[in-house]
Amino acid sequence: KPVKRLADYKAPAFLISALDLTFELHDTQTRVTAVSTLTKNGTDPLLRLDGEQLELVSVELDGKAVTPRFEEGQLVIEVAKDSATLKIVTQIDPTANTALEGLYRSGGAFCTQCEAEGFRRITYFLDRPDVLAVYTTKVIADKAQYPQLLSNGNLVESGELEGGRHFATWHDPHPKPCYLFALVAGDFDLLEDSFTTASGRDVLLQIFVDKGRRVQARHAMEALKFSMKWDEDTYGLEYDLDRFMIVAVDFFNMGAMENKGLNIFNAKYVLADDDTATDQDFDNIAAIIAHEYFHNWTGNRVTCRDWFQLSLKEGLTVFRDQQFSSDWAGSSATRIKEAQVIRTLQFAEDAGPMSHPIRPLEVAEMNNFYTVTVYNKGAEVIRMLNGLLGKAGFRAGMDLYFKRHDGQAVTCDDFVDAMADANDVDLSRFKGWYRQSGTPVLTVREIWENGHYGLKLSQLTPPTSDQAEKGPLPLPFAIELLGHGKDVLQLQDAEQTFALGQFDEKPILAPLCGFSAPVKLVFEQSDDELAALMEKASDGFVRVDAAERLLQRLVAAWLQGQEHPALELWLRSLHGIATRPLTDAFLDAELFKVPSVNAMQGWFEQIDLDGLVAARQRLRSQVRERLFAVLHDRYQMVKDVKEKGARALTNSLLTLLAEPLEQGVFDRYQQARNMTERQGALAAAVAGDLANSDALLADFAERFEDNPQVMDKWLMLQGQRSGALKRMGKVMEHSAFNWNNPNRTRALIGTFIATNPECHTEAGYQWLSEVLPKLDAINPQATARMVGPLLQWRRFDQKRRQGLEALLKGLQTPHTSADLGELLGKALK
Ligand code: HT7
Ligand code: ZN
Repeated sequence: KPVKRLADYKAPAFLISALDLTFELHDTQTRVTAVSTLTKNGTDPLLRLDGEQLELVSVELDGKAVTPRFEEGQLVIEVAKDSATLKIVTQIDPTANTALEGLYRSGGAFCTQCEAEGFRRITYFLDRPDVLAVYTTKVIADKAQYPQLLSNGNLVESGELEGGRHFATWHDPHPKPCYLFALVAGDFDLLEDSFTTASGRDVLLQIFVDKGRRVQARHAMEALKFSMKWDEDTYGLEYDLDRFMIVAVDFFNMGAMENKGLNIFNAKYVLADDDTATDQDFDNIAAIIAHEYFHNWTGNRVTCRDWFQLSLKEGLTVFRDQQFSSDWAGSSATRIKEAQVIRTLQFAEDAGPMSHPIRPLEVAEMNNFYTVTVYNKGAEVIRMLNGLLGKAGFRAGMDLYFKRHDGQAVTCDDFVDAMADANDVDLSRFKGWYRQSGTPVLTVREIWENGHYGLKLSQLTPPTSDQAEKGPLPLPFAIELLGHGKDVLQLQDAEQTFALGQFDEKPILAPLCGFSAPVKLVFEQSDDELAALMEKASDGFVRVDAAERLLQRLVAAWLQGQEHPALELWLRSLHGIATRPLTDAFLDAELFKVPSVNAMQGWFEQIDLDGLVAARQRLRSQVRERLFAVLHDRYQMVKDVKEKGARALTNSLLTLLAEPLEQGVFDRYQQARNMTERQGALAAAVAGDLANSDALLADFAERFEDNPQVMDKWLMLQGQRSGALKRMGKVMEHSAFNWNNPNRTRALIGTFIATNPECHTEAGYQWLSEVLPKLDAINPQATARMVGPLLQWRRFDQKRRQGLEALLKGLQTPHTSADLGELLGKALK
């Protein structure tokens, strides 16, 4: 696919004010009639329409048949007049569509996924987000097989047709880009409720789910109502249609999609009850329901001018869903987990061949840019703005943004300008966060002279694969001086000194409170101070980070064959935490986790995988041997408490103590009162590679064989467990696995690649060289999303480097998809 550049943006040559669509749905031969009302947007008479995998049936311009020509994959039509009506008929095969882009079948239903560029697989169109049209959609299908026919907006007509068929016509009055178009036809169970907006509009809320699973949509419905109210209370944003629909489907490439008035969700982010979903699943569902609902304003009412601006809607909406989550069920672990995503996944992305700014400059396959950088780093950038402007200032900026741009397709600069103008501040330097990729390294030096304490902060962003030159960025450095209070230092330049006052003793600095900026910290704090922070800092992130910094020193020494005093300090702090009265179970649950090998990889530029795996085992066994008694006491204290934090802490402790508590793990699994307990015990058995893990996994599969979402948990554990590779053949033959369903392949193969050190063996690479081409032929987008960890091949030891290079080169064939091809090209450059 040719690379597109942000710098080459041109306004469209035509605008389409209205689009009338008719879908005659048939499993393998669906006919789509698209009637566009066109006007010229300049002088160019050539209309160039995007289209992929379409069979063209006919084209008529103002009622006259035309024979179009094809140029570079686009359909080119000469339009002489300033405005015209264009009718295009295409035919598509939804059943053969395993890529799950455009119109496809999920189980027994039809559904669509048009973001980013899927609409061009439905009809020839100006498939770009700055072409906004009013849609009217008529859906025709067999009534017995597809009793529910849905599309965006309001239902205007429905009725019977001959041959057992029926139709429904939907009209969406809000102009929208085609990526927000949706259609669903199926036979679902329906959960209904209603919501009255602040200005008195009664909104019908509908959640469509697979037959027999209606009660499992109740949590999603509660989350939806809470989200609607939250957006009114927090941002003054009301819903704008009479109906809000959510459909849960099992075949879906991502989490969910914010199509106007008709959100389509991956079923795993809708369906939940205590027996089948963990506390974490419940929280994820609420966050994603909120996220998609919030897109109605940040993304739909105000949309992106072009796909380079994706973070305009995604970074902002992730920030909004994070705010929501901390209000809905927030705990001290919420922010810690957000920071972990940045520090493990985003920092790795920025350190590898896919490094890009939150507003990328060049893109070949847009699907590859739905990244942790655009989404999660994008949210961190908005969070910094929120902190800089304060709650009221940020709200004023949001109000101005909607006032100026409602109904428009705009840029990230437009957003920042609204923030700047509403607050009368200059944010031109802040815009650097949109332009620059890479992770700033923030070096902290303490100044302690004659009772005066201060800090010298300096920042440097190392070059990345996409960008050699970097500059300093404005960043907030939130601190606590233990026992003396908190402050936020605004670092503007490459280096700055801050005087923090006079003290009797040198204070202990808690740096980067709340992970105030997405940076790497270099700070030679003493081991004793780190241990003190781990036990006493008031900020949860700082406490977990202090533990990690101690462990980083320890593991670095172990990798060199040396010992380090950090071990004793870490164990002593854990002992202190385990014996003190319990005040925050969520936080302790994080402190009692040994960092994953993936997290440890982020501590070092070169990855000594065997060394890290051994170090992690050694840490686990040190904790077991030295702290068993106190941890077991704490385990006994919390294991029967019916409360979310207690369950999180129990699971962490059980994972740490799995080996000596083998029978306890088994009993906990058998006696589990809910999925959080059952999965926690099963995961502990797998993490400890206990002899009973086979029996427990077999029991789990038997209990939940009818629930695909739960069986994904089983597939994930199969992907993670030691000895996974030799069992792969058998697991793939299990009825729970399905090559065509990305939830299944991601759970098993994606987890194996992302977490299992067995992936990085000769046999692992050999297996992937067979599996990945097969997956790529079925679903390029899902495959491309799995290979991220392999792209880091240059960071591994020589043997693995050779193995990975050969694997990646072998995947580059004439059949490789554009999605995977772009990643391989960058990784091997
Ligand atoms: N905006 C949605 C993105 C999305 C997507 C993108 C590419 C391919 C498939 C997709 N499914 C959903 C999801 C969101 O961020 O809300
Ligand atoms: Zn989103």
